[in-house]
Amino acid sequence: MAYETIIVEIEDHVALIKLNRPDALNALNDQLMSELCKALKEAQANEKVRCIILTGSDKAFAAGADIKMMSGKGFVDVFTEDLFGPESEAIMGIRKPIIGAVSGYALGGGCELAMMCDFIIASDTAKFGQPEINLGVMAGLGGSQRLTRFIGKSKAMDMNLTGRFMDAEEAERSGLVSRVVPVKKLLEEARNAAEKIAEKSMVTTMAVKEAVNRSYETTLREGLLFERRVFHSLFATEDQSEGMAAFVEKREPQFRDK
Ligand code: CO8
Repeated sequence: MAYETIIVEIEDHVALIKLNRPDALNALNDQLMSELCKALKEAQANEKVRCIILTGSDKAFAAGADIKMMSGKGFVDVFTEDLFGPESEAIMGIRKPIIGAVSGYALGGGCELAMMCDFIIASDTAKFGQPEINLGVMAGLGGSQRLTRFIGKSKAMDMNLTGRFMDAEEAERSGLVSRVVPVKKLLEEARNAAEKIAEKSMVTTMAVKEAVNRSYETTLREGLLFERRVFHSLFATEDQSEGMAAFVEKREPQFRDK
């Protein structure tokens, strides 16, 4: 399908989705969010795709929700249309792993979109921020919730209240991103990680994603029980037999997603 605000490239088992509104630093408008959701659902349905990379440009992953689109709206508009609500739910419904490859600005909704990915690989030029307070509003897609769980209350408050930006080094130190690489290596690093994931059993990969995400939704005791039961259930798969047999026989496993 032809898109106008994103570019989708599928190579081997990896779908690369690139946000592409360069004139607006990839600001998230209705069209971009709708196209992004369609592309993610297509990647989910495409049996060839085993991992997704979401990225932007060198200058901006995304500089936030589109302020020009929002500036004329009132409460009744954003409330009744549930601005970006269905899209964020749809992104959370994607069961294949999504790696956020972030370079440049990841601000407001851009930072929040990056946090919807399963993990973030950042370039050394990445800048994260929740500057909505400067516009007389606040985070609306996870900046006061996910960010607080990811980096703790003090830093989340600091970022949301002052609107200051966090560089890549601080973001890694704080646990917001998993790795930082030179900007020229960003996509290569993300692709290597995606290809590593693509080698695994898709059944196991989806179970891991579900279990880690569950840790944000429940108590430790419930989460541990959920994890243990999912672990047990993987013993119903052929890939568990194959993975363990391959280890014992000192060979590479041949997973079949069964
Ligand atoms: N929305 C719309 N257009 C934008 C945005 C944006 N968020 N960010 C940048 N642009 C546009 C600029 O208007 C400019 O366009 P033009 O050339 O037509 O004037 C173009 O992109 C380039 O931007 P700049 O000239 O400003 O570039 P600089 O390099 O000077 O500055 C910055 C880069 C620092 C990133 C600056 O553009 C900036 O501060 N942008 C806004 C950042 C921001 O405030 N983001 C938060 C937006 S609000 C939000 O994200 C809410 C999310 C929650 C939604 C919840 C729904 C439930």
